[in-house]
Amino acid sequence: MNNLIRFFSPPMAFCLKLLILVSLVLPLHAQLIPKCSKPTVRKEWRTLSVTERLSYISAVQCLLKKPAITSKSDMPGVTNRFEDFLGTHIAQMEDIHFVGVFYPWHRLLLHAYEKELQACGYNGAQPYWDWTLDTSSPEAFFNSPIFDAKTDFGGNGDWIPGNITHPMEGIFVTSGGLDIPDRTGGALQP
Ligand SMILES: [Cu+2]
Repeated sequence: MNNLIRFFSPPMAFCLKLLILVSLVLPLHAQLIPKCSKPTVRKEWRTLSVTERLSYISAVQCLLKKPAITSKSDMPGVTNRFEDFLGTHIAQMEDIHFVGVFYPWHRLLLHAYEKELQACGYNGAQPYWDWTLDTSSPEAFFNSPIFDAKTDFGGNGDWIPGNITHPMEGIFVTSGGLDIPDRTGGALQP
């Protein structure tokens, strides 16, 4: 190899040696890292069984009832364990978005959140909503199983005056966007 490298200038030869060294060490390092035998699998909400969905919702309600661990002097608005996560995210917004640590930071937050859900009896991973499955029409969106009031995230919440079809005097409503019909309350309400 030295015979080959001597054809390069000293800085180039140094870079080449470094490159060869790194290419030798990296695969070795990858082999030394233990493989994850039971990786967390996050599933689309509607692929969970009804029992799993209810268990998830119950765990979130459990977090809503647990006391916060965030200091009141840091975040006075945080009132429970669920809001610890919201507050943490809000407080660090400026530093964790549009930066290199975006993915690692959010992975860590989600991992910590999953651990808290599991401490409240939920055995799975944080599910996600593939909302593209519900966008073929406004009806498909409103009828998405994710809005089921008994087994999912509820309807459209309590009555809020002043939407487009039910304007309330004195409350300004902008036109456009979705006019959410009815407000049937949600399963996530404490
Ligand atoms: Cu974020």
